[in-house]
Amino acid sequence: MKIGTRTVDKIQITTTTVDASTPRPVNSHNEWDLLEEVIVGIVDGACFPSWHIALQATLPEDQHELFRANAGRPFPPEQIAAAKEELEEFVHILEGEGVRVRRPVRLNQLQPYGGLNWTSTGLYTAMPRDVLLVIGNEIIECPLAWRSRYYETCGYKPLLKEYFHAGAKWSTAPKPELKDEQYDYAWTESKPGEPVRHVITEFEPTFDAADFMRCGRDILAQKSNVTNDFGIAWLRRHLGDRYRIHVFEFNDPHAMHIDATLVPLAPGKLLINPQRVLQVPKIFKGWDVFHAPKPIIPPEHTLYMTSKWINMNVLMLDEQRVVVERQDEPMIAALKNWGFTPIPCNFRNFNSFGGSFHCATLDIRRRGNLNSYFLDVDEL
Ligand code: ABU
Repeated sequence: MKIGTRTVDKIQITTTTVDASTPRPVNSHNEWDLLEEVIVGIVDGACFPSWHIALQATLPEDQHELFRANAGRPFPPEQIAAAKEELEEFVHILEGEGVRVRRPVRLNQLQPYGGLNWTSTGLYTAMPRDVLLVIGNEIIECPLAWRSRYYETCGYKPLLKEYFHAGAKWSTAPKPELKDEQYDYAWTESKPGEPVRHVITEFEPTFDAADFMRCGRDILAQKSNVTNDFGIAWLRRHLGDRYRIHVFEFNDPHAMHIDATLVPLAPGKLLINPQRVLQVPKIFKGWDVFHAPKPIIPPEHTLYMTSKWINMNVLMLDEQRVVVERQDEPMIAALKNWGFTPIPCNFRNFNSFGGSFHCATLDIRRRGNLNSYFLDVDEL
């Protein structure tokens, strides 16, 4: 292994080079190295999950009644079909750009299951980014806080086994019990100026992978309505001294996933949600900070499980190419203006299910090594 430094724009990068002959079927250290292999989720069989307080804290308020009334039933088939068509377009684009695409298997989301004192039905296998965390050559199955997602990683087991046999490290965080003690059933939304309240407690560790953004040795994180301090502490200890997890708080009373709030696009280039990031974290000193343009998704377009800021949820194919929603002209123009090469893809019907290109994917292999992209981190 060789260690060196290079400077890109104003950012000094401490680099490591690993022997290229080492087999690395899973290898991804950040959000922007050249993407070689990716998992893209599926919407087939997506269902309204069993209702639970954990959903109330994160879903748009105008969806609560619909979710309560339809719990355990499939989403409308025409919406699934429209989202599926867009996923196929996305896969086609990725393959055309030279990326190998893998897919999970369909699960029966209507099959009831349970823990020691609860029962639930499932949701979907549309968002691999939420459930699996890739750090270097390791894939971690996350301890999700939603009961309706308890078995979601099962859709990826054939791929996990394959990657393991090919040499990857495969870990599972402690399987949570998700007993009532894990939730604050008296949860109400925090008002402006009040400390943010989250619906989960510190009873046991839970986290979603999408509450973490990887920038080499530094991992950016938020506490949320699915990720608690206990979960972050578990991950920190699991990853050890090679990584530093930085936890930030944003202006988001419904926080669930960092990837429509703070999106590192390339070394020295950060996309932020101007409503949620009121102060750019000090670690980004010297980085170009881009404010995401206001989303233009019309009010009549159904968004079951996300805010309109899902327009920020882009996927980098390398430090230049970025997949972006085709109708989002302000975002396309902004990305061009900032020096990127946008690749438009229809995805608004997929957005209805709660995510966009970053959520719908899990980068399995990006060509690159474990580097450091920030200076003086220990002094922050
Ligand atoms: N992973 C989707 C996040 C959506 C939102 O924060 O609005």
